[in-house]
Amino acid sequence: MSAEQRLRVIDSHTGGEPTRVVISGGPDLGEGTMAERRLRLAEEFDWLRSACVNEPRGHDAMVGALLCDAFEPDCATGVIFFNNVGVLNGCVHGTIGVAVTLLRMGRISYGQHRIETSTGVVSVDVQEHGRVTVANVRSYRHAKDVEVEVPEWGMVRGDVAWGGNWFFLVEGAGPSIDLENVGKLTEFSCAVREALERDGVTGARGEKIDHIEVFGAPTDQALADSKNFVLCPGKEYDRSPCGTGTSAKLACLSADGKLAEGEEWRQASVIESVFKGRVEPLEDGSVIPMITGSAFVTSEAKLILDESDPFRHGFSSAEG
Ligand code: PYC
Repeated sequence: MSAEQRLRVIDSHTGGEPTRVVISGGPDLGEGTMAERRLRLAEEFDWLRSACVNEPRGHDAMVGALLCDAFEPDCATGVIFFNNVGVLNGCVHGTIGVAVTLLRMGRISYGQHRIETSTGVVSVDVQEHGRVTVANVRSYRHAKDVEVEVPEWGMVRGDVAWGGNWFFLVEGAGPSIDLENVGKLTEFSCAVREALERDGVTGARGEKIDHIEVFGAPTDQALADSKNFVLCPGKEYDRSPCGTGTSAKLACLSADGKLAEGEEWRQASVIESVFKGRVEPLEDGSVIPMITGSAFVTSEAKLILDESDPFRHGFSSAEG
C-alpha cells in the first residue's frame, strides 16, 4: 500500500457559497500573526490549498479555511482563507461557515466569540439555525466616482472600498444581475478589473483591486434592498452576497449619508440569498459592519492524499 496523508474537513455553505474547513491534518505554519502564517501557507504549502479546493476533490467556486491556533488573546480560533487561485484576505461568508463548523465540533456554543483572521480579529454572534452575525473589520471608502474606460463597455464609474478585501463597486452599468447572465457578468467584471489594473487604480496602499461588485435592483423589494454580482480572484462569482463586499457597500452608503447607525440593509446575491447588514460608524468616517447570514453544514469528510496519485494535490485551469 502506498503512503497517504489525511486531512479532516467539514463542508458548509453560506447563502449557497461553499466553505471547506480543514480541522486537522494541515501543515505546521509555526508562530506569528495570522497574516504572517497566511504568507507561509502561500509560499511553502500551496499544495494544501490546491488539494482541498481544486478538482478532483473540490471545484473552482469552493473556498477553503484552515484552522490555526490564534495569536491574539481570547480568540476561539485563528483562520486562513483560500480559494482556487491563492490565499484570500477576509472572508465573511467563510467566517460564518467557520462559526457553524466550530459549533458542530463542540468547540464553541451559542453566543459571542472572537475569531482571528489575516485582516484582523472579527467577532461572531452564533445563534440558532445556523444564523451568525459577524462584526467585521473596519471598513471604508477609499475613492468615490472613479472612471475607467472599459473596452466594449465604455466608461464605467465606481467606488473603491475596503471591507476586508478591496472592491470596485459599480452601479448602473453592465449586464442586469440575473443568474442567466452570469457568463456576461463575469466577462464585464473581468474587463473592469483589467481596466483598473491598466490605469493603476488600486487600494489605499497600492493593493490590487481583486473583487468587482456590480449592483442592480432587487428582484423583490419586500425581501432585499439591492442585488449584487461579485467577481472573486480566480474568476468565480460569489454565490452569497459576499460579506466583505456587503461591508464595502455599507461603508459607501454610510459615507454618502444613506445609511444611519443601526439601520438595516438587505443585500441579495445573484442566486437570491440575502445578508442583512448594519453599521457602527467610527469617528474617522469608516464603519464597523455587522453582517448577518446563515450557514449549514453539508458534510464531514476525510480527504485522502495518496502518494501514488499524480493528482493528489489537485489541479485547476483558473487564473487570478
Ligand atoms: O463573503 O467575504 C465574503 C467572500 C469573499 C470571497 C468569497 N466570499
